Amino acid sequence: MKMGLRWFGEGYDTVSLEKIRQVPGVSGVITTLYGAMPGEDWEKEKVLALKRSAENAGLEILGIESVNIHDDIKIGLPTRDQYIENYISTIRTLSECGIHLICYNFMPVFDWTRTDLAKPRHDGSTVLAYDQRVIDQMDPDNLFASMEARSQGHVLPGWEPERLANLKEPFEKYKDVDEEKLWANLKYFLEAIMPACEKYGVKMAIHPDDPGWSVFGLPRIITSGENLRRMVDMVPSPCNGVTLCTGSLGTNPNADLPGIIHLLKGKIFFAHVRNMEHTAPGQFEESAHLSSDGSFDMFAIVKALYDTGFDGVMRPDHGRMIWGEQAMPGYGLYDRALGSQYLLGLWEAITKLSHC
Ligand SMILES: [Mn+2]
Repeated sequence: MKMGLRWFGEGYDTVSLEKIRQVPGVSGVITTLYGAMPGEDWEKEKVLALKRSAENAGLEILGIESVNIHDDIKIGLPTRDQYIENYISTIRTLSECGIHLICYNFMPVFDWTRTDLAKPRHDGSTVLAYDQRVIDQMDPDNLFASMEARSQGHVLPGWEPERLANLKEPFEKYKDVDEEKLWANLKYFLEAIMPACEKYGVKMAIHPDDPGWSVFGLPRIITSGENLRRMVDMVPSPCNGVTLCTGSLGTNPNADLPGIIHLLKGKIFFAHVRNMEHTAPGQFEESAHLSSDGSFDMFAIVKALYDTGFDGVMRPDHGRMIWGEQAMPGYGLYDRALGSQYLLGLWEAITKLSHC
């Protein structure tokens, strides 16, 4: 297992690589070409520059989060083949740069969704939160405007203004795409790219939808352990796997997270491990990573990963904003550093006890 921290790149992230380097046990970053639009064929020079900046700071690039999928692929338009070709070219480029893990998602239009980016917690920290009642009273344009207004000038990952400036058009394009069509389009995409992934040794790790249900009537399919299992079985390949994101799968209060980890044994290439608190039906807020601060049993989650032989990349996920830090919502340094130490502590204890 390798522990990393997500990093958004020079000029985008308030957290420097030098600071990440000082978090014990963190050997690398998960990053992306921030500013690259979905569908773009990534330039090798830009990837090499990204790699050099990480390596100059004594860190490895452990994976890319994300190489986003163009909506035409999700919708299944004839133009998808060109975007798939670009994607395959990017896979080859990343492999040539020594990067062998890609996290991506298959959510239509919107990426992760929250209704509050700075909700106060009992301890004075602030966190990302979701309230279905707020979504139900909102039209999608307002959601984008409110996410942008509350992002304190940061471009939130997956919420690029260029792409979301005119939401009416993408909604119109998805009007004939139901869940089964989206499944078929995902299968088409995976069948097209897997030979290249195998050839170049690049693992694809799909990220679950967040939250794990339909938002604004758009279809969502990567919403549960069963559906993740369907996804990996649909296109069998050693390179077709998942990002186990406890916070996203755990938006369903009934999700059995250790059970899902066992169900996906051998197929988890990347793990986002964090805690959250369910406060009421349809409402949740993020919390500190510690089990006692939220609704999840973090020991049981890390133990399930250990017991199933997980040997991929792990990162703490969204953190609280603490100690007056000003940073991208969910991605400050302090609470994610605390989270990484807690996860490494659990991992060390579980490893040593299993050898007693
Ligand atoms: Mn995640």
